[in-house]
Amino acid sequence: RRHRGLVVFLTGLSGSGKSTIARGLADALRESGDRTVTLLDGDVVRRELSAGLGFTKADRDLNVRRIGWVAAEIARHRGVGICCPIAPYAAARTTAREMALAAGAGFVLVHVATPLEVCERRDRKGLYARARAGLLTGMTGIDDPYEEPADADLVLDTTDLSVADAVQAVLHHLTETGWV
Ligand code: GGZ
Repeated sequence: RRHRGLVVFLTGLSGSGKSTIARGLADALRESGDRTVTLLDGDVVRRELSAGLGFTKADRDLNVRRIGWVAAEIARHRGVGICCPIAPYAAARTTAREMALAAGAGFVLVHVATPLEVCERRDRKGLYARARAGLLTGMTGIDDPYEEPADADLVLDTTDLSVADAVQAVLHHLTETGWV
């Protein structure tokens, strides 16, 4: 397994801590491993790969499918692809898993299960406040669904977990399962 490609797919609400953990994980794997690590940063993906897409179910599914496909291609060539979209729909996450497996790679689904109330309290971009005020519709967790994963390989709640400890937890899981 240590010589095969790998997709690490973090899913969870806005503000759950996915991107921060993904960045820390990418840094850690770059330092310790010998595979190339590609982080599909959410903001960059939405600006470049998925420019023009919004937040309807169809657009989210297309966004997640594109991310899953790119990550699988990275993993096909023995790299590590790390992605961290909200990915609120189970079927789209399953498609991402299937594309990674079809590329001969591993797929690890990390559910960053920080509760909505904690994400909302953080509200770094003010999106939750805008959604509560009715100024933003279709906000995941408020008036748009998030289908809880039933197939997560690892579940993390960052309410009382530091970024460093969350990254350690993912690394520990990857070591235990033989991926790194
Ligand atoms: C959810 C939204 C929305 C709506 C804008 N719902 O915390 P952020 O700001 O930086 O991360 C969120 C990001 C979600 O994009 P994804 O590509 O990860 O979503 S999906 O997987 O569903 O395609 C948030 C911001 O975009 N944002 N409007 N209505 N998040």
